[in-house]
Amino acid sequence: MVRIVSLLTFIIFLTVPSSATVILFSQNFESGTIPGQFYGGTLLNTSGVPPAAGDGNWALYNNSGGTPQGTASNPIGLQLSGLQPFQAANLQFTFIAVDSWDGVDLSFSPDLFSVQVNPDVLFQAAFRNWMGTHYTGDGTYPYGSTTPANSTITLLSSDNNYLVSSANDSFYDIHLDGFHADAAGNLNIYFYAGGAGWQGGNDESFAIDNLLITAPDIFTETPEPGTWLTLSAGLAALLAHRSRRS
Ligand SMILES: [Ca+2]
Ligand SMILES: [Ca+2]
Ligand SMILES: [Ca+2]
Repeated sequence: MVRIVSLLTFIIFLTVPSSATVILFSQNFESGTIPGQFYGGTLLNTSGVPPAAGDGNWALYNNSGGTPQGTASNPIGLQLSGLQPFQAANLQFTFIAVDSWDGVDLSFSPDLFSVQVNPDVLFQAAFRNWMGTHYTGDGTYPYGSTTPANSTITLLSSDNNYLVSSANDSFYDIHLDGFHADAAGNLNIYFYAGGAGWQGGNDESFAIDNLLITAPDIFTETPEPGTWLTLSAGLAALLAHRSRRS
């Protein structure tokens, strides 16, 4: 009987739907206030942005820095604590490149956006609004055909002006996977812009929105072939054991 219960439990475990994703943190700033886990940003009114970009009325904004220091010393910070030691995590968020970012191929470039998790810079990519939208991974020379490791960049809107100065702004959905909290369960994430061409202020700035930090979900992550082999072998052994007993 114990074996049967074990087998049923195992089968139920295999059929649990993908809603098992655990949300560690989410924020869209629509309360019109900045939660205490953040520092280094101000609210930016995004009510004039078309709904398709998904920003609602507010995003978190950083217009600090200037040539050439960038905003690395004055980032937007997000500090989470109380997680499991080395808790694995994924991050999804809206990135808004505000005004005349110069990419890697114009005067006053490069302009780079970076995401640092604890001590490591895990994401760094060039964005351009001036004289046409280009971004890392869009496939055009010299922006390349690939995005930074463990990340995806999806363009949501470009070649229109909605925010701050009259230069165009562009909107992206960025996913960054495969990082983790430190041994004490702290997850410190820093968002900043920089590069030798960074001008800051009303010339170029950035905002973030719709942050979603989740624990990796084994039901939606693509398992290694070895994982399925192990699961299949375990199930086969269990079935064989049960058929011998009956
Ligand atoms: Ca928002
Ligand atoms: Ca603008
Ligand atoms: Ca620049």
